[in-house]
Amino acid sequence: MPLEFPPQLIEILRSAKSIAILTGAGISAESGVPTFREAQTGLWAQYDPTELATPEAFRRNPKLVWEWYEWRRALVAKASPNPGHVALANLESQLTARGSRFTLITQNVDGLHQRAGSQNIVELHGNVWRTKCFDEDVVVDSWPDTNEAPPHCPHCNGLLRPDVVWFGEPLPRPALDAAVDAAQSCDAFFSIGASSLVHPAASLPYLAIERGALTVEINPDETPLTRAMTHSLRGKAGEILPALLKALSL
Ligand code: BV8
Repeated sequence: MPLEFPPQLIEILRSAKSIAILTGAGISAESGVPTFREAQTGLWAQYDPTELATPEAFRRNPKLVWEWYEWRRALVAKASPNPGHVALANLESQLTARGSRFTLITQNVDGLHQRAGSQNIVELHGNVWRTKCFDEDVVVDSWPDTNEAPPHCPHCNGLLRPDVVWFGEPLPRPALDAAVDAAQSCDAFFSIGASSLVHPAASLPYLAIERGALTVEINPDETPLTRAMTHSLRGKAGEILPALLKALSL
């Protein structure tokens, strides 16, 4: 049975001049990438991600944290963008073709939005495919393959780390500014696959609400954001987004 959407949602999306989308780990769930809330598998089941994704954990045990990210990179390398990622890329190209502004703000670090073809992406929490020096805080593109875990920086011999934002670390200012600007100037804001627990990303939808934008949540579960949104579509991103794109038939 085709999914039904509120007529107001379709009307506003059809005429929106500016759309902002915030995605969380849930949009990669149907690609087989475990979300932060799901228990981790195998060796990593004993660890809480919020305990590993911190500078303190890296200082305490750099090898463990580096290997956790190697495991996650291997997982993501085997994953493919799912219909939810692809629908967002298609929505962006259709809306921008008619002159609308489209900003995809993601909390995810897996790079699946890029692989699906999305263009205007704001990476709030970095990208697990980029590596930087822990001491110099600059991205490093290559280093001697010495099988060390973590490898050492070719410039200063410090330790290399993934270019992601850990808990307790500030978000990249340009990314946060771009996300705030998009949320404060959009006609429609979507929060897709986000538990709305991690800040400051979780505060972005409220900027859109204050602006009077139409706000939509897409999530199989309720979140702390649900009751504040104009519409809350209960279901999987990989099913709802393709159906929404079809209903819009721009
Ligand atoms: C900051 C990159 C300040 C790394 C991530 C004490 C000390 C310091 C800070 C804090 C503190 N207490 C609180 C804070 C703030 C803290 C925070 O918010 N903590 C939480 C736990 C309370 N935030 C920070 O630390 C941030 N920095 O505040 O800095 C500062 C300022 C100046 C100077 C110094 C410091 C940094 C936060 C970024 C952390 N990095 N990722 C990595 O990935 O390894 S966060 C990481 O977890 C993800 O990126 C993501 O953002 C988050 C997980 O959230 P979700 O994406 O929502 O995923 P989750 O699994 O939670 O939920 C999935 C959802 O999808 C669910 O709702 C589920 O129902 C749904 N779903 C499932 N399947 C589907 C689906 N939806 C749709 N379709 C489906 N098929």
